[in-house]
Amino acid sequence: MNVLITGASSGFGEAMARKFIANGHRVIAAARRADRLDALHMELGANLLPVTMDVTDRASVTQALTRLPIEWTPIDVLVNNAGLALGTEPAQQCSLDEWTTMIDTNAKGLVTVTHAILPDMLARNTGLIINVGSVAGNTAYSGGNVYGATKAFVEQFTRNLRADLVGTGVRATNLAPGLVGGTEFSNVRYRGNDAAAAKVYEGTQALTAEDIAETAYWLATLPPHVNVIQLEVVPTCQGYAGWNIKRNTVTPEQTR
Ligand code: NDP
Ligand code: 8X3
Repeated sequence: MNVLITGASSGFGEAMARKFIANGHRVIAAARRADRLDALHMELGANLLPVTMDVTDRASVTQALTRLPIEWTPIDVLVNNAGLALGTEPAQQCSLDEWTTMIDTNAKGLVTVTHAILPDMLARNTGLIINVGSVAGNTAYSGGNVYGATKAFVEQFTRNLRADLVGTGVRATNLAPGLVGGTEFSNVRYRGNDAAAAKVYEGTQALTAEDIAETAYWLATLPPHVNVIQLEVVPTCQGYAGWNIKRNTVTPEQTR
């Protein structure tokens, strides 16, 4: 299989690249940091093609994908994994620039790459698109605001893809992990505050990037008549928190 993975310079994407290559497949590894991709290329060898691409930049995506060497096509599996969270503050304290970056990357970037790859999959009547969502896409939590909303977009976009693709051989899955440690996700979310990032995983046995890579590989090797639409994967130590009730609050009517 030829597998295109966005966000392959660290975390899940990097682990997925290792997993697919270890099993004899070829990986087009895309991200912005060329040095990280080159190091991965050095390590994993000729079955990895490093491709510098910023998913928020439509020209960068078009350029990267139209310049793919013919022997690296067709793409059998697209993993839309590039994404990020910025901040955990409540909405009223957030930066509009950070909100926009999350929307541009997690939602717009994902549809830009999908739009570029889908026609060829349909022409060949085969292919799998794995969109990396999150449990944050269907569970509200304080500080999740725009990040969670972008992942809700990923979930519903995947369901709507399934609605449009039914009757074709092209499959789509929303792979929605919960708490996963050992990646750069929280370091980015806490804007480089590594101590705050480490605290997220304190006292837990979080999932690892390898667990997610294992899941993605399983999805990609299911028989072609099987389409998992939605898959939530959490560590055993994670569950639902439920509604939040503040007692003795004062409503606007009471202050009038
Ligand atoms: P990492 O921060 O380790 O990896 C994120 C990857 O996305 C990096 O390779 C980064 O590469 C890439 N990326 C970010 N912005 C862009 C961009 N504009 N264009 C291209 N690539 C980009 O995080 P994870 O591996 O943990 O996260 C991967 C995905 O999984 C994300 O979508 C995240 O939201 C999701 N997720 C993570 C969870 C977790 O707990 N870790 C849980 C649930 C979902 P570069 O900077 O080189 O461009
Ligand atoms: C990351 C999961 O719950 O930390 O997508 O937002 S969470």
